[in-house]
Amino acid sequence: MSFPEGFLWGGATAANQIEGAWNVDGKGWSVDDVATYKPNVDVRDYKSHVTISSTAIKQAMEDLDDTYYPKRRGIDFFHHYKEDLALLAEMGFKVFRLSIAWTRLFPTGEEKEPNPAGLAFYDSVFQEMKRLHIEPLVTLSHYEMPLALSLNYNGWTDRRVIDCFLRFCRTCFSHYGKYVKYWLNFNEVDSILRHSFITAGIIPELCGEKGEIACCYQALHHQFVAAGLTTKLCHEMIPGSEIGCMLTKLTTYPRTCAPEDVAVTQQKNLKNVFYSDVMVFGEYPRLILKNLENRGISIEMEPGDLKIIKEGTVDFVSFSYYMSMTESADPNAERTPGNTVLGVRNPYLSSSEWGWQVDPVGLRISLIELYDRYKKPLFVVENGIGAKDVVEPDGSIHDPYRIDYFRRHFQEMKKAVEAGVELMGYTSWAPIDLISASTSQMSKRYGFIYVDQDDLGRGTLKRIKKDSFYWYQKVIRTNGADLS
Ligand code: BGP
Repeated sequence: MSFPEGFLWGGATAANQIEGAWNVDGKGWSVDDVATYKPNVDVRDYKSHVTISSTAIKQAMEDLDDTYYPKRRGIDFFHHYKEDLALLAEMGFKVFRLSIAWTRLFPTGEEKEPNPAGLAFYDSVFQEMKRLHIEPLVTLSHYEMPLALSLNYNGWTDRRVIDCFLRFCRTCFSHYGKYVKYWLNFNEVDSILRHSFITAGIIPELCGEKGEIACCYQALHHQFVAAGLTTKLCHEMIPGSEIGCMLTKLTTYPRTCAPEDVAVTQQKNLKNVFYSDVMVFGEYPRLILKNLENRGISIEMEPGDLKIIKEGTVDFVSFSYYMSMTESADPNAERTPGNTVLGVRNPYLSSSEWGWQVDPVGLRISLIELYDRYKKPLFVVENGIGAKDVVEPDGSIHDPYRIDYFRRHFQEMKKAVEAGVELMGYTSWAPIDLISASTSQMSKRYGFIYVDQDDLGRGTLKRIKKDSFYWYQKVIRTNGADLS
């Protein structure tokens, strides 16, 4: 059985992880340009990888070298985009997910007019995709907000950032609406509590007595309002456009059938989907509002906010899915790392070299759960395995582990579609090796295409097709029928 006719097979990236050219053509500082590669910090200590301080920001702004700031160089997609898009077209891509770096268009986020050079870059990229018949899927906010908004306003905690973001969106819709039908608002909108700086520009020291958690919920509320306004703007400016929310689907099972384990797991899963609940149902779940009240966390809302959220719900639900984990009431349960989370280890699952537990059935479970909850079309916009690939002496790269990961996940995706889930498409993370979001590593490779560059930026940037390149090409050619 193949996937539905017109199923959008492709791959996903983010500007800050591929473009490089961090200070070229007038682009301003983004929060990623101060993210450092910390070679001596354990990958499981994701908190140390993602936390920030005013000192670290000051240090980074005084050091224009990119050796320990890999997101400044990405994989130089900025200069290689024609070659890279040609490789994606060779695989037969129907869709390519990319983000527009806010600071390429508005260097500080507060300019009234966009930067023409920045506009021109994305126009060239979209024209090339049009020529190659690859549909863009554009993320408006993928951890790339202007550093100036973080320093001047403590990021999204300040309501004025809503207007800055709307100006950025209006510019994107007016300039690129002729190329782009599918949009996503905030990448992993739920990640604000896991890494508030790259997600919302929050610097803990600027949170004062209110504290970081309360600042996160205030910032999140502003993002919900912005999302509501963005949906309306997108539909008004681009007839026929569709905009989705994007959730980190952190599917969690009870460690045992002990009711206490089931109860803590239920709480964890409800907290995970709270974010998409607001963007799909257009209101805060009562259980969440009560939970915030019980914790003494208040959100300042202006009259009209809830009406904006209610009227600006999304057209589809997209999500990332890499791994699953379990949860337990036992505080001493052994924990294992996942996508910027620590879950209790599942003894029935194997783990990637980065400790993420590989669970293809979990993708089927996630698809059915989300479709049943929202009754909206779904889009898997991130799924893949980070691994240390090896270039053989003859230049070939054998990655049977990656083919196996995708084959098993596609088999489960197929079962969900056969069960009735409306699935618009699938973009793997990532079609080409790029900089890791959490650790800024290059060595954590996801691509069907290898990029010759190491963690410190040494290498020729040569692109090399892995075995999985040809496998995915066949999957797309047969619309998922041939996974052999
Ligand atoms: C998600 C991000 C992506 C991507 C992915 C893989 O959270 O949306 O940008 O990076 O994680 O994680 P990592 O790059 O940390 O391995």
